[in-house]
Amino acid sequence: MSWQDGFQFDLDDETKMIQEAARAFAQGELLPLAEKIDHEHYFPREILPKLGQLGFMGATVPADFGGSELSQVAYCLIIEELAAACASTSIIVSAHNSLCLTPIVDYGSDEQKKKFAEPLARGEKLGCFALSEPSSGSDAAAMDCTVKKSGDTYVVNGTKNWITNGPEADTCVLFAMLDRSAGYKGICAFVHDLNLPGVSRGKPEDKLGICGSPTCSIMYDGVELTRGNLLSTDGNGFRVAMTTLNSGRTGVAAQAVGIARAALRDALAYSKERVAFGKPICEHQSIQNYLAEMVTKVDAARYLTLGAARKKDRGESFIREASMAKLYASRTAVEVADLGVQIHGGYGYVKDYPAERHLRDAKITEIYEGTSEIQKMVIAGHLLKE
Ligand code: COS
Repeated sequence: MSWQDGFQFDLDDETKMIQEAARAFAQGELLPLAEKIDHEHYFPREILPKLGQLGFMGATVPADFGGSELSQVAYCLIIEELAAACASTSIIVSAHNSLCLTPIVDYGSDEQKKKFAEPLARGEKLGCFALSEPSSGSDAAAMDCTVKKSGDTYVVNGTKNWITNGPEADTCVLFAMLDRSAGYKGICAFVHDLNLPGVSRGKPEDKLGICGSPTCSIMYDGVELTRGNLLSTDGNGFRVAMTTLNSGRTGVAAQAVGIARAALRDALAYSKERVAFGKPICEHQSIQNYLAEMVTKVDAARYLTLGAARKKDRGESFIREASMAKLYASRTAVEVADLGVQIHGGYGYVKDYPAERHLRDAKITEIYEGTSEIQKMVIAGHLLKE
C-alpha cells in the first residue's frame, strides 16, 4: 500500500478490484498519452472503446441496460484513477456518465433507456449535457433557450454553451424553457440524438487546461423533438438538472483528487532527484512542509469525496456532502498543483514537465458543475435547514 491509496475506506473486494483495474489501465495506457493529449489538444478516441470494454462508460447504469451497475464509490475511484493519469480523459468519461447517463437512468422510460442509455453504456456512443448558455451559468433557471409545444411535438430554439464532449458527442441531455411565467417549474429536460436537422455545433473552445476534452456551443434552430425525447414530465427539468448535478459533483471532486494526486506524485519524484545545497531537495525542511501539506489535503479531499458517494449509495441525502467534497477537492487540486509547480522551480513553469499541466487542469474543477461560490450557497443553505 502506498500514500496514493489513501484511507482504504472499508472498500469491499469487488470495489478494490475495480480500483486496481482502473489504475492499471490508467497508468499503463493513459499516462503515456497524457502529454500528447494536452499539448496537441488531442481527443483520445481510441481510448473510449477500451473504457467501454472495462465497463467504465456505463459505470453506474443497471446491467439490464448494458451498464456495470457499480456503486457511486466505485465510480468515483475510477474517475480518480483516470484523472491521476489524464485529467482530460477523466472529464470526458465523467460528463458522459454523470451528466448524460445519470438523468436518462434516473428519469427515462424503459424505452428511452434502451434507445439512448444502452449504446452510451457500451461505449459505442458518447454523451453530453446542455444546461448552461451564453448568458446563464450559475443562475441555471434563467435560460433563454425556448421550447414550444404543439401536440406531441416540441420545437427548440436557442444556444447552449460550454458543452463538455460537445464536438464529439452523439447524444445530448438538453434543458429548455417551456413556460417562462412558471419560473424554474417551466423548464423541460430532453434526451436526443445530435444528428437532428437544425442542430449545429460551434468551434471547439481553446481552453487553459483539460485540452483533450473538447468543448463547444450547441445551437438549436427550430429543432423538432417529440414526447419520446422528453425526460420526466413537462416542467420537471430543473429538478432533473439539479439532481444530476448533485451526483456529478462527486465525480468532479474525484477528478480533482486525481489531479492533486498526480501533482503530488510528480513533485515527490522530482524532489528526490533534484539536488540543491548538496542534498536532494526532499531533505530540506521547506520542501517537506509542502509535501506534508499536499498529502494531507489529498487524503482529506478523497475522504470527503468517498463519504459523499457512500451516502448516495446508501440512499441517504448527500447534496451538502457532494458540494463540500467538490468545494474542498477542487481547492485542494489548485493548491496542491500550485505547490507542485513551486517544488519544480523553473522546471515547473515549462511544458517539458507535467507540473504546469496539473495546475492548468486543476482550475476548471473550481468552475464547472457549479462554481465554488455556488457550492458554498448550497452548503450554507443546507446547514441552515438541517
Ligand atoms: N438538489 C435537488 N433539488 C434542488 C437542488 C439540489 N441541489 N437545488 C435546488 N433544488 C430544488 C429546490 O428544492 C427547489 O424545489 P422546490 O421548490 O420543489 O423545493 C427548486 O430546485 C428551486 O430551488 P432554488 O429556489 O434554490 O433555485 P435557484 O434558482 O435559486 O438556484 C442553485 C439554486 C443556485 C443552487 C442552482 O441554480 C444551481 O445549482 N446553479 C448552478 C448550476 C450549475 O452547476 N451549472 C453548471 C452547469 S453544468 S457544467
